[in-house]
Amino acid sequence: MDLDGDGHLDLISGSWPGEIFFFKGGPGRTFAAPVKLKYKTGKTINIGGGKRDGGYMILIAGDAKFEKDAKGKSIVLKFEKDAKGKSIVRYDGEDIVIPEGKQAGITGTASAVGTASAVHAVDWDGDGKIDLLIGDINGSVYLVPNEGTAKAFAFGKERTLEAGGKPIRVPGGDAGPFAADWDGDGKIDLLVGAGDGSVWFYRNIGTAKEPKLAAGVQIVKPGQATYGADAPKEPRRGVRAKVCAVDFKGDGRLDLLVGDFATQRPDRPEPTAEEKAKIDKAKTELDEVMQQYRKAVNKRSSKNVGKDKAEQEKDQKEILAIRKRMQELRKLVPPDYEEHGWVWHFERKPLEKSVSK
Ligand SMILES: [Ca+2]
Ligand SMILES: [Ca+2]
Ligand SMILES: [Ca+2]
Repeated sequence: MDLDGDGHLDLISGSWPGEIFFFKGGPGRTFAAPVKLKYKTGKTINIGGGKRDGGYMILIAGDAKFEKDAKGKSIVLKFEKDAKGKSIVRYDGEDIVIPEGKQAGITGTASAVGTASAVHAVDWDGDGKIDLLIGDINGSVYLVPNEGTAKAFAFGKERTLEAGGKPIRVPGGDAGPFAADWDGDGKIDLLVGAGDGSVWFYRNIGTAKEPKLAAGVQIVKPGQATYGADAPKEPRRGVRAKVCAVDFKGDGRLDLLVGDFATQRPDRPEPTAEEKAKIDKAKTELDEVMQQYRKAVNKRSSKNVGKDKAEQEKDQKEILAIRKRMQELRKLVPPDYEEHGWVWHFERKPLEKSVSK
């Protein structure tokens, strides 16, 4: 995809918490450092993100930071109950002043939610300019129209894509849109990967220039991610499907590539009785050491005031020693499962009478 029409392929990526990153391509398939894409108004594209007022708390879903004072300290600590005075969070070139009595949170620092954007850059309305299709964590899909030129993109206000007369909401959220002429009728269609691992096809029943989508049809079933000892031994389709339709085999038919997030039990022999006893012993000690660690960290953070430097260093040393022991023990306890991201190839069959299976 050449978003800026300079003859070099570019890269684009969604993100957690939500901004869209553009990697400008150069000669020889090199790419510049990413920049956040903006609307033509100058605001950063982060649909559903940015500032949210949650009553007692202001949440910033985005690449924000707490402003520091002259001494380099955050003006107010996040989530402190007795936070006095105003704090300031800087987001997208703007200082967001958190009023007295309210707390502030930034995605990634606590339970604040981001928008988990997934993006596909494609000319959705056939006007020769590449638009953005953006999926979010709620399972919605948005069109961000390119209102600039083929060589100078300028993105207008997004609108929610509908299918069958209703806003798209894929099961399990985490929409990952991809547009291609899936049924080969000359009009672009929409495919969306879903949080539950399924993939949905939305047929364009409008025109190439004014797409209108029929209700979704599931073309790939949901996957599964099992966290724990019952994770599968063999690779198994996971969740959070991200799709790409491409003629992977070069036979003239569009195939489907589906990325996911999955778990797998490491391939190793069952432990002997002796090995199992060792593992169990290490697990028990690990539980104890983890408790010690929590205590030591609490002690350091709650009683730092009034301590002299030597005491603080002693605390720090203690924590480091516990952490080292934790690492040693973790090596003795084999993990129940590993996290994977597979890519699955769904080969398109010659007969295209039915798209669902
Ligand atoms: Ca380019
Ligand atoms: Ca367009
Ligand atoms: Ca089509």
